[in-house]
Amino acid sequence: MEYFLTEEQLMIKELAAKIADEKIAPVALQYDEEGKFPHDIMKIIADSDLCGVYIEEKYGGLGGGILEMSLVVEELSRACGGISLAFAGTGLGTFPIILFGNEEQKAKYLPDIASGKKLAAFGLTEANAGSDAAGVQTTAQLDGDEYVLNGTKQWITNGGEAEIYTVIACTNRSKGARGFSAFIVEKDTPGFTFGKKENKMGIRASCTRELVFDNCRIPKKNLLAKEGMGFIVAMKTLDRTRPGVAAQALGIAQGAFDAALKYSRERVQFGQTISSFQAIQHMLADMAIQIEASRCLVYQTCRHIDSGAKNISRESAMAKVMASDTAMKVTTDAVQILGGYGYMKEYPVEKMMRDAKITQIYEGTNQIQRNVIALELIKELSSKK
Ligand code: COS
Repeated sequence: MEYFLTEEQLMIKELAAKIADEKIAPVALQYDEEGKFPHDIMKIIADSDLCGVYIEEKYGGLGGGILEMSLVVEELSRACGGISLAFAGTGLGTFPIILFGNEEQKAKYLPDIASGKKLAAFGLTEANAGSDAAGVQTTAQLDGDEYVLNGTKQWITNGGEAEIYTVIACTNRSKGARGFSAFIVEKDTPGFTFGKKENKMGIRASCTRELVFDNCRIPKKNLLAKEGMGFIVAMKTLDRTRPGVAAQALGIAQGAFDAALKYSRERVQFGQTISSFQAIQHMLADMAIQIEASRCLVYQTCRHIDSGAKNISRESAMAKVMASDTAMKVTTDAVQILGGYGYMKEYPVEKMMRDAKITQIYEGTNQIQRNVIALELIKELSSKK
């Protein structure tokens, strides 16, 4: 299938694919088992100049957008959906700066992210603020030239491993969603520590950890955009990074499909390879259809966002739902095709099934995505009346 990628996009995709096949696939199971954070793989990605594919050239990046970021995420995730998250989670932590940072903030933080010297993370979720993002309790109080942060963020991807954090906190509780603000917080700031490290079902090479703020003082100039803009910073960021989750799901699905197809040509039962049975052929065909449909929607959504389109929430949510539901279905079917072997840890598909599950949950559950899609559809119809 021709995906109408430019020569540069093809080069990026091929480079990421080479890293996935040669450096990630051989260690994916080991990293999963040990829950080891992939600093060494990130160094390889950085040395290949891929860390800044979505960052402007003037800050040391390659000047691409969401599509370039997603192509890298897709290929890395084909080999390991956990290892790829060190890269993808950094994208999530970086987009608030790309979208809302002033020149000084961009010049200070983006070059180190583009070179791969520093990782980033995004701190929105809390114990009582999951789907209800407006439930954030962490506070930021202005005191002279500093904001004082107090509260705990939960389930933060790259937590403890990243150096740069974009954090949403409440600056005026009486204003509801309009009372939040977004901040850049650097690791090693006094009063900023890391709490519980999660023991997860999948994406185990990724670190998921609490961020704890205890009278953590940060300079006033670390405020992103304006006070009161924090909820919008978070929503506009997620609109642009949900296709990245979709790309992660797409990569995981492709990896599982490749393994299932290969196995079906090798496994002999009743005197024939199982690929000669129609029951297996139809499963493989359905998996391939779902993957192709997801890829087309993901790439098209990325292009729509990169074109500068204003209304992107619906498309972004659709890509995330489609690709993550596909990943869950395809990885489950891949385990089924491998049968008893599929259920064993020696084969890669049981890990892929575990890794796929999170893509239906994080950066907004698929139930929240469907809410967003339905509300946008209704809004569009109302605006035509
Ligand atoms: N872009 C720009 N503005 C947006 C927006 C978007 N995508 N989504 C909402 N807003 C604005 C609204 O227009 C509204 O502005 P006004 O104050 O001017 O009316 C404001 O933000 C509040 O929006 P809304 O009333 O829709 O907020 P809700 O509290 O009802 O929450 C959902 C909306 C459910 C969509 C939001 O909470 C959400 O996305 N939840 C999932 C969070 C998530 O993804 N968590 C994962 C964490 S990161 S791994």
